[in-house]
Amino acid sequence: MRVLILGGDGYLGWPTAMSFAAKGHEVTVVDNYLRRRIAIETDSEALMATPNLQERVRAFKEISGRDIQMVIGDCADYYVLLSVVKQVKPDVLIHYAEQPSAPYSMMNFGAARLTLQNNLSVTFNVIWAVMEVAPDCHIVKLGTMGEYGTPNIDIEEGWLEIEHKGRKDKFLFPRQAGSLYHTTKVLDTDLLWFYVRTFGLQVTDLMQGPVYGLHTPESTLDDRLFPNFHYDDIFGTVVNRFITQAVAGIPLTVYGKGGQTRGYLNLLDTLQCIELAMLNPPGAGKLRVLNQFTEQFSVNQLAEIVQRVGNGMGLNVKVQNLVNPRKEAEDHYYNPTHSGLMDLGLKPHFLTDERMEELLRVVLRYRDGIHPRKVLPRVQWSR
Ligand code: USQ
Repeated sequence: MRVLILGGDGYLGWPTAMSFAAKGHEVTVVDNYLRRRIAIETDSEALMATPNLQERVRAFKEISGRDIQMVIGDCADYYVLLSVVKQVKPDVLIHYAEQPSAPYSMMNFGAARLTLQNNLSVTFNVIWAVMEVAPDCHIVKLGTMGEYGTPNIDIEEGWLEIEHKGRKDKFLFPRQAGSLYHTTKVLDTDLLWFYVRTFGLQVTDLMQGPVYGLHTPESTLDDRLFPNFHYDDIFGTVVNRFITQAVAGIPLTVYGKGGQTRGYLNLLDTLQCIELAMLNPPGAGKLRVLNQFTEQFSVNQLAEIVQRVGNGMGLNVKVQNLVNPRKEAEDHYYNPTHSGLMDLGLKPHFLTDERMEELLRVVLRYRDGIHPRKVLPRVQWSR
């Protein structure tokens, strides 16, 4: 297939590009290095130095013999995106090109505005570029489980049938996000749904939970092909942060009571999910929503796993409960459905002790590059 990946330099974008190129798809990636720029500005660079996209593409070619086409450009600029879509004529467009950090979106006015403008502009431009020059293209959009928040009822897969005063209808599941970043994803979904029902676009919106991990069949070929592994408070997701903290001898940073429960998945499963969505398009005029995670944990449970496995390796892992910098429920009901991707054939890689040990061992090789100053939360939700 002809696959266009927006945000192809990111934690998910780059492994996706390599995985699809390795499988023989024609892959083009676009990125404007926004995440790299924010990481430099906020002192939040990834643990392993990652070569720029040009060098990554060259290294991947040298090692695998496969090509990835690359464009350095800003998808928030409509004419940049339009010309790429016109040239590539993608069968599938995978949209990762968003500012992905909840803490960054809550930092100050400038960061909030950048998040809102970038994320909504790119989604809007994607919709219009596809409508204008590639109307049959399937848009696979990365949403987030955080769109739903933590309601006191079961979370369905995107839609909810409601009976009201004796009549029934189906609506998008109610959403109440916990950060501005997550709220931009809610707004993205609304925009997509409007254009799907009005102009017949074909869209899969993937509600993904926090991802962890480093290993993919391609990233393990050479250290230059690693994804951007963040352990800072801005871009680092909780499992990757805890692993790094365990290795560096920093007590694991549980926010608040630690009862916050989310659906998690291994990076390998993100790749599977994207591929399953891509190979099974929903059909024109459909917005398909899939909840993308494989198992759920509370923050305390994650800390226990990292501590148990880390101690088994002689790391002496401690846990600290910090005053929660976020505004979120710390003890709540959480029961989201996630059968859609399983029905399409997802084979989960669960967070076993062996996988945790493997991750700890890789990060141990980079222990000297861990900077404790990047670990404690620097952004507060309330002011
Ligand atoms: N947490 C801690 N300690 C830490 C870091 C996080 O207790 O050191 C807690 C947070 O308070 C939260 C949970 O762990 O309750 C998950 O936090 P996270 O930073 O791993 O994930 P989050 O900020 O929600 O965002 C990440 C990705 C985002 C994606 C989202 C999926 O950065 O792009 O959309 O996961 S979800 O969480 O399901 O909304």
